[in-house]
Amino acid sequence: MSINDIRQAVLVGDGATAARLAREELDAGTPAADIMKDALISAMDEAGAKMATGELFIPEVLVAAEAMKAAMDVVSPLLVDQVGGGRGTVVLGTVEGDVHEIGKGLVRLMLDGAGFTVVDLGVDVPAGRFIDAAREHEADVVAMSSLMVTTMPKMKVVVDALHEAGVSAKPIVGGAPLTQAYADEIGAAGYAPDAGGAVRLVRDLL
Ligand code: B12
Repeated sequence: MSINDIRQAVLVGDGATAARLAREELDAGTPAADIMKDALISAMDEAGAKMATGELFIPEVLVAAEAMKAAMDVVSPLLVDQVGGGRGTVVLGTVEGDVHEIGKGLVRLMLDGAGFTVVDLGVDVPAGRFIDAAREHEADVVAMSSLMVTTMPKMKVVVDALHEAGVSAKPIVGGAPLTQAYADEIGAAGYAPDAGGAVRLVRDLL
């Protein structure tokens, strides 16, 4: 049993084994954050690399993503215990044209666990829905996720639309291709590279 076995189970899409091994690894004393980073996120990185070279196809990556979620269900309750408390409302979603949901799900989980109210709009969310939800829920923060260079520009559409609508919620951005420089360029209030960073960022902004 090792971190690498969990990674392999995720990669071959065996969620039951990934979840069982993750439980065993936790019981053996490995921190939840290490399992998340070194086994689960690392497996998705490898799946992405194999997807790019044509070694893995979409259905296989989808099955791997489902296996990751099964293992995440075991690991995540312990992850959220490792962060402190917070208050405020965050509207969260993956931007229009983008259906990647795992990273967004982790951000939701960590914000939830830290005590924030999270309104999760799901994936492929058009700008108008972010604005409407921010208004309706009197959100403090609008958090957007994007995993593709082709959908990142949709974040600027939301930032501009918030501004034009006079909605005061602060827009923050994240997702694998995002950078602080891009966040600055589009006028976002912040960027964080991971879900733990998202919690710290929201806390700092409130
Ligand atoms: C799983 C996956 C899929 C699955 C998604 C399943 C699902 N239910 O989510 C499926 C198979 C559906 C898929 C489809 C596609 N995908 Co895909 N996919 C991936 C893969 C392998 C993993 C993504 C993932 O879940 N990572 C794990 C999570 C935990 O990481 P994360 O999302 O980055 O999130 C973390 C941080 O970024 C941050 N974060 C995330 N969001 C936010 C938000 C805020 C506010 C903050 C502060 C932080 C934050 O916190 C998270 C936790 O630490 C990546 C490769 C990769 N390494 O990223 C490719 C990848 C993103 N996909 C890619 C592509 C091209 C596609 C497709 C276009 C393929 C195709 N030809 O059809 C389609 C697009 C579909 C669409 N319209 O969106 C490319 C994107 C290239 C680019 N940079 O533009 C990648 C990089 C693969 C590659 N190397 O080519 N994909």
